[in-house]
Formats: sequence, C-alpha cells, structure tokens
Amino acid sequence: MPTKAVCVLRGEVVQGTLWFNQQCTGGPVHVTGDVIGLEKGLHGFHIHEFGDNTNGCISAGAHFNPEGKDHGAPNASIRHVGDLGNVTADDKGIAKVDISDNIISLEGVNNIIGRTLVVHADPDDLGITDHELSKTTGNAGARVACGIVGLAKL
Ligand SMILES: [Cu+2]
Ligand SMILES: [Zn+2]
Repeated sequence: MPTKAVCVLRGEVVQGTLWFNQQCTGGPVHVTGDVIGLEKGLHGFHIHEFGDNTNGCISAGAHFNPEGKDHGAPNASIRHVGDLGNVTADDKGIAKVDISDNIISLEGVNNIIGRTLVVHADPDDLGITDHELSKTTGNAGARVACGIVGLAKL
C-alpha cells in the first residue's frame, strides 16, 4: 500500500481504460476512467470471478462473490464483492467513471487484481426487481466489453 491497478476494456464497439487506486490497507478503492462506444444510459459494471478471456468475456464467469451472497447495489449490505453498480453513458456514448468503493480491494480476500471487469449492454437492476436474474446478475444483459485488472506502476 498504496497500490494501483489498471484495466483496458475491449469489446466489438465498446472500449475503455479504468484505473484503480487504493491508498491504505482496508481503505476504499477509487475507480476512475472512461468507457466509450456505449448506448446512452445505464450499464452494469462488475468485477467477475476469473481473469480468463479465452472465450471472450463469457469465460470470466459469474460476479466475484467470495462470500456466497446475493447480488446487490454497491451501497447495500448484501452484495457480491464485484458489484460496482452501473456506469452512465451520455449522448455521445461516453461514461465518465468516478467511483469510490469500500468492498473491493487490491489485496487480501477481496482482491480484484487478476479478475475481469465487465461492462454490460443493459442496466443492473441492483438486485431489487422481481426478474429471475435480479439476485444473481442484476439482469444486466450481454457483456459488451471486458478486460483483466492488472497491477500498475504507482
Ligand atoms: Cu457483470
Ligand atoms: Zn453481482
């Protein structure tokens, strides 16, 4: 500590670069960067379990969930570690990301380094709808871009 990580998101249309900064052990991770090429509106934004993109974003598996909890909002008491909610794209399809999260980490059991960041086609419903996928994926739809989170130079 401090620790820095980076993720280059690649999709057919959607691209992006996200930076992860953690100043101290057990402290929040600040996520910043841009995603481009999105449809206007909300898009689910999660850390998925595996850093495996051998079959594209699908091989990243499910949401990173070391405690076996239900899917939820980033600020909910019940959530997957990987649940970062949504990013919001403007008219030009650009989402400016500036998230501070207290659950993900760049070390320890909630370490996201070596796992995959995924941006989805649809909004994450944050686990609160009646849809059958609400408590597992937030019904966020297709994986439009993904990238592996890797250690970066401070
Ligand atoms: Cu996801
Ligand atoms: Zn989740």
